[in-house]
Amino acid sequence: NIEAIIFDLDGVIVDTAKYHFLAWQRLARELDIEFTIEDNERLKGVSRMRSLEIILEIGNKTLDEKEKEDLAFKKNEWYKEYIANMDESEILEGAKEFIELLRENNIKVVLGSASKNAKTILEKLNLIDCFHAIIDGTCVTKAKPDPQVFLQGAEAVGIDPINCIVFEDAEAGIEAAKRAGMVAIGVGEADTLKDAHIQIKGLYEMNMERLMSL
Ligand code: B16
Ligand code: MG
Repeated sequence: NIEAIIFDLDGVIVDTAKYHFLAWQRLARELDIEFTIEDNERLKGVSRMRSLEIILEIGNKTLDEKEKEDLAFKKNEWYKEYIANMDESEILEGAKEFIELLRENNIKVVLGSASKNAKTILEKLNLIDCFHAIIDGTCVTKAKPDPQVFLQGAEAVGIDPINCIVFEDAEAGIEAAKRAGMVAIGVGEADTLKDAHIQIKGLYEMNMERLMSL
């Protein structure tokens, strides 16, 4: 029985990865670290602090906690500038239609994102009212691949994890969903999604028939 769908945000509903990249690259330049778009793949679904640590690893730099916090803060300020003008036109193809279809079919719609900016982004996309529950980076203590974010999402809408399906674009998120005992659908072209139960290119591929066949 499919009773709840849990969506990741970045890479599934909207492509914020490009803005994260701009902000991280700006920070990396300041630190004299070469950070490429390929490196950026490693940051998908990963928390802000862990992302910074990956960049520092790439540049062979070690900093203390306070310095790291200051840098993460700075990156986030830039990121917020970059997403300030986001609007509905940035919703990925088919996402809104699929969410509306789920609601018409009495299926709970839940967000399970690592981002602490998730609510701001959903507001800009005019999607915030479509969600029955929003679990984001401000709610969890353990980042993906820990299943916490998805388990909390299921609990928030009172649905058993085995009746939940997760849509994710990142390897860490697929692992988190599987560890939560949920069906994990990989969204996107990346071959890192091979561990997903099935893989689709985007939510535009989804309809009730396809969903019920899972
Ligand atoms: P913030 P998701 C993730 O979102 C991004 O994929 C990841 O690149 C980012 O570092 C993380 O959110 C934290 O975001 O800095 O806004 O708290 O894919 O889990 O929706
Ligand atoms: Mg993602």
